[in-house]
Amino acid sequence: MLDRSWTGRLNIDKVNSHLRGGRVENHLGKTTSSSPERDSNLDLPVVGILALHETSALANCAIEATPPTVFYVPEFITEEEEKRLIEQVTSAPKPKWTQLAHRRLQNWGGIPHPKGMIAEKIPDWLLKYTHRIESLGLFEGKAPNHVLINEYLPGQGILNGYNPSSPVLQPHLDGSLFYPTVTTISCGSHTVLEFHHPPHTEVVSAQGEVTSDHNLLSLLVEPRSLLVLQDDLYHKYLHSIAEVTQDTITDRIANLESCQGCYTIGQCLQRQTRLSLTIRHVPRTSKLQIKLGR
Ligand SMILES: O=C(O)CCC(=O)C(=O)O
Ligand SMILES: [Mn+2]
Repeated sequence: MLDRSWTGRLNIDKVNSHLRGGRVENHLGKTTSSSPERDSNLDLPVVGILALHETSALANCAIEATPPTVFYVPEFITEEEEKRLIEQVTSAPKPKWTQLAHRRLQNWGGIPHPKGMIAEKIPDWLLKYTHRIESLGLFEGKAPNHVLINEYLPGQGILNGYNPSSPVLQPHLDGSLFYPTVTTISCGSHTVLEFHHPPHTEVVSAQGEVTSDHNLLSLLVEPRSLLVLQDDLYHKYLHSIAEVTQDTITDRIANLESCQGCYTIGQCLQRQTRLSLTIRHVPRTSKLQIKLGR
């Protein structure tokens, strides 16, 4: 059973009392429409509680039953936007894909490197989403400048993360190449992201016994959702996605009550092909372009 004693860093009652109105209550009642109304001035979708130009509205999406910090926003993009994103990603030229042993990926904005990233222009079809994320103010006023797109077929997952060449296959941290906030938009399928205590730490169960179970919690990540991870869930607890074709809903899923769908414990969800757009800020960048062939 998940330890529900954690409280999120943000107290939603205090932070967002000014936003509590019809929309807020609707989201918590999970009656969000899949074709959201639009903000007429900014062409930003108003999804559930989250008027996307209102940075502090994100606090309403804090998942409190986890260590700090998780925000989960169902229906962050519309079905039409999801469809167009899938079309753009899957029609990218072949050299744009990096094929790994168990999945393939695309880097946009450059290739993060310990010595710095040579910045490349992010195409308009992705800028729409980096701008939308930027408006949430998650990177201390800096703009997201990198998008990693992972494609997972059913049965594929992720252990080693950004360092696929690491010899040890194990859950990973996203590391110091990035500003320590990760934002992920999902398209095409749900997945379950699992978090683990660091290896070689002593984990004590709710009954006070040392246990070998290093699994901390899971998050159900629905298509079209936005997931934001910071603080201990960025720096301390490792994450992974199991290589399975279906996921079972369990009481370890910490954000179940915030999900758009209605799920029951024991229910099996069949995975489809999933694209994740991991949108981050890479602090060490250079605008220098390498001139090839000279
Ligand atoms: O696909 C995801 O949601 C997670 C991807 C990930 O952990 C990574 O690329 O480091
Ligand atoms: Mn990762």
